[in-house]
Amino acid sequence: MLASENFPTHHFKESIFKPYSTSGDDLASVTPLTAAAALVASTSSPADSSSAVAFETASKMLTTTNSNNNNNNTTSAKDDLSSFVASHPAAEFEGFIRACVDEIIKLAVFQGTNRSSKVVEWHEPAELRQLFDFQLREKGESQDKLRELLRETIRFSVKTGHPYFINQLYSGVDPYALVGQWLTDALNPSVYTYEVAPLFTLMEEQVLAEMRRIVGFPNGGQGDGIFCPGGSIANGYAISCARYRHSPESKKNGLFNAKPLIIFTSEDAHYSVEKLAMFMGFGSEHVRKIATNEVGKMRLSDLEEQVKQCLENDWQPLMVSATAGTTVLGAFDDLAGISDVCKKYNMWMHVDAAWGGGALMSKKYRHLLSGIERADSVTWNPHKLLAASQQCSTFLTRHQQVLAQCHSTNATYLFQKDKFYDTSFDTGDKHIQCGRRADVFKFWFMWKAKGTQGLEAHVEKVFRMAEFFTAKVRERPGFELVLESPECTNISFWYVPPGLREMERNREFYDRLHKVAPKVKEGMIKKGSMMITYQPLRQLPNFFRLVLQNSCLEESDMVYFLDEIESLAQNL
Ligand code: ABU
Repeated sequence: MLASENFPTHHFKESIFKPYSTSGDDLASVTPLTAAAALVASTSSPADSSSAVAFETASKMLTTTNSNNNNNNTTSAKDDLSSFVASHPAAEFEGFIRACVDEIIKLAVFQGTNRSSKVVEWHEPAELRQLFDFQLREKGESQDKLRELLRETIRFSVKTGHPYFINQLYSGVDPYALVGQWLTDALNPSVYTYEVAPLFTLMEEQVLAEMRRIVGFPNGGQGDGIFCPGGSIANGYAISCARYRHSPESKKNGLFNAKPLIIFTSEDAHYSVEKLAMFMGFGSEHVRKIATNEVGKMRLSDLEEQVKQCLENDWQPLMVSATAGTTVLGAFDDLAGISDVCKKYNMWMHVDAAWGGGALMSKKYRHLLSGIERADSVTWNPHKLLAASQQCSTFLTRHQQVLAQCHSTNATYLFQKDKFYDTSFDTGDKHIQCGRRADVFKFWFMWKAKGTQGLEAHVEKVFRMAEFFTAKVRERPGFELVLESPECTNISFWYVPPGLREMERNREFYDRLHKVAPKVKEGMIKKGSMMITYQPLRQLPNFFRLVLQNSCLEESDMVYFLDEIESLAQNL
């Protein structure tokens, strides 16, 4: 029997699973004949005259499948039915899925993050095109070929979870976040209505409320928040909410015939503030870049000066986007001081704490963000300093209604108000996205596993390593810090090779120093030994920027980074 006589057939039409079987889950007990019947049901319409032929073919194929069951199910009927494979994990895919997941665990999760493995196997684009089969074809590939492609995809990808990947503002593979991410991919929800994402809707509410409480918004974290696709978009939400609060009519009329609204941010702020302002029709001219001081913080005197100039031009100061942890230097703006200026000129205060927000988890380091509790809104990305998997980005605001007021359009095909449950839990209309991943789960799961204390310990470990690295750079010949006392876990420094050390610090010296970091970077990528980024900043020549978020790193790793840079630069 395929299933209970009373079970409606449409429930298993595309599957050879035994629904509601009481005799255990042994897939091998599905007979070829019943499996073939199910396959035919899934591939032929009842009126299809070729059904009988299809039945016979499928029956033969499934006999092969069953005889291969002892072989992990890796070769199956689907190899021969590649012109049609239903979007459904039918039983014969179990072996394939398990084999693939095993390989991902072995090669990407463990081998790929082992210190003895390469961070990257580098190839030029033309060479990589030859090495990897990118071509899409009329006919599908066999499962063996697909597994080979999976292995090669891992082989040719950068292992961003490797301890020696210190290149960007994300790294590491948190085991709990990884499992969380896999689960949400398996469940594939879209967090816009309670009816399709009940648990994740409540989980978002819980996590965002706790984050607001940690930020320090009034009344134990009043306000609202959302998970969004990256810090850039979160910063865009800030601009959108600020605009709405300033001119609610802009929701209907846009920016036409209105006074120019001005956004202030520092010259070291993330580029997304300008990008999103352009995207939203403000124009880059209306994003005023405020000078930073010698340690990378926004100069309040310049801010106030530019606000006054803007008023003199009859432009409207709208908001300040302060930064807590700048991308390059890791500087924290004076948030309390910026809040005073915002109050004085009635501007929205946003804090882009995408990078540095993680420090709020630590009693020892949260003082860096002192004043954030006075902000109107905050961007905070757990996928950065807290090392949740990409992407996990939040926008938090102290204003309870503004997101919904500002963005809702009340689409009746999704947010029907006459549903049988409390539709205030259909939270999707306050987002600008429609479909939306449940990024909350990986973060909630790791937070649940580690506790707030565990997240605090993580943050304090990476800060401790950053301080150790800074001390080593200070004392080691040839290494020079860009900032004598970096505030966050990004440490910027130069390496001056022996051949340059005796030179006078003139134009020629700086020109030559400018070329050191790119050459060393090329060497490390081709060798696969580590990945660290470099950049110039204003008049400063190229320097390295180490970024730490992976709490598996130890003091010996810090020494390795310095040794490796020194060794790669020995012939420069
Ligand atoms: N939003 C992050 C900027 C890129 C990086 O430096 O890692």
